[in-house]
Amino acid sequence: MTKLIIQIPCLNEAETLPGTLQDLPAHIPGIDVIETLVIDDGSRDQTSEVARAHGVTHVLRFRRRKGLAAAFMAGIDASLKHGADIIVNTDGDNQYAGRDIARLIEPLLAGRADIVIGDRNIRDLAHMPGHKKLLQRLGSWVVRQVSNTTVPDSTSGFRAYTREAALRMTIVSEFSYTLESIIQAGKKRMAIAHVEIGSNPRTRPSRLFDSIFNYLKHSTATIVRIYAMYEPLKIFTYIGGTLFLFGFIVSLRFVWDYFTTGGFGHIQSLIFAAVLMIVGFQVALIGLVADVISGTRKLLEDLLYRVRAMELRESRDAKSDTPSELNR
Ligand SMILES: Nc1nc2c(ncn2[C@@H]2O[C@H](COP(=O)(O)OP(=O)(O)O)[C@@H](O)[C@H]2O)c(=O)[nH]1
Ligand SMILES: [Mg+2]
Repeated sequence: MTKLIIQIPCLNEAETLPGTLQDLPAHIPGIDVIETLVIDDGSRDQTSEVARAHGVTHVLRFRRRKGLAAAFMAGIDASLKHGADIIVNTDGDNQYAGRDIARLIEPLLAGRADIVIGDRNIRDLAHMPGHKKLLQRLGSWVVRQVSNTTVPDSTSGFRAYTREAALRMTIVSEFSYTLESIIQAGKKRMAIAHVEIGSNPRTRPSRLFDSIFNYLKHSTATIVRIYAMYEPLKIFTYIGGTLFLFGFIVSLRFVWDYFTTGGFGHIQSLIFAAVLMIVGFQVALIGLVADVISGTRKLLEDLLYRVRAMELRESRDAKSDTPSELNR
């Protein structure tokens, strides 16, 4: 039996949630059971009530707002506990075409991928402003470079995960999970596929993209942080090496002067070169320390994966009737 759980992280989506739910498919070839899960991130409107009234299978509510990344991970956790074989994430603003879920999960059912990301084809999106398109495409390009993947639309919230891929995911960002999960999946060498999907006309302005400055700040911080987490030695060696090399070149000039004219009056450049070389060396050493720490992180991630898998196996064996209403 194959179970699909469609999870929808929501912050004040009472108005658009019914439309989103209506668009979800009732049957998909190759899937036996379809369930829905709404994660209500401490909404101040009637999101949870609306979800229940519209027959959502599981409602998870935070008493106060924890942010999209936390809501996403709580959803993944809950979906796994409810026995999902495939987890699809979509937005509560009915942005993505629910009917495309069948196409989205096809690579998973065929065993071709661990993760599938819905590609909005941003270039041809009629209802997105030009500057936002440009930023999104630039961002996606950077993410492709650092993650070694070919994901065309990295901020898309329309995604599908196999149970195994969901079990392996650990998100540490608070703002959003989208970029981090792609870089992580790339570094873990998971098979990531993408399919073109349709999107509906906008129902409201984006909550995540409030201003260019904030968006850039969050995205850059996430990319640098997560990349440094997975490739610390590379990043720090580049930075340290550049500083050291620059210092070394300056020091050559001093050595040259020392042997030709005695080096008088070049103390500044000597100090400058020495400082650069010392700093460069220290930065490279930090990289070494970070690399050791990142090794520990890999062990911890593996441990977490095994513990989660064990927990889930136990709770399945215990077969207590799982409450579909959880409060955190
Ligand atoms: N849990 C939670 N969900 C959020 C938050 N902000 C946005 N969302 C949800 O995340 C999804 C995507 O948000 P949206 O504003 O459409 O962003 P965009 O599609 O990336 O422009 C929607 O389902 C929102 O309800 C938040 O702070 N917490
Ligand atoms: Mg949206």
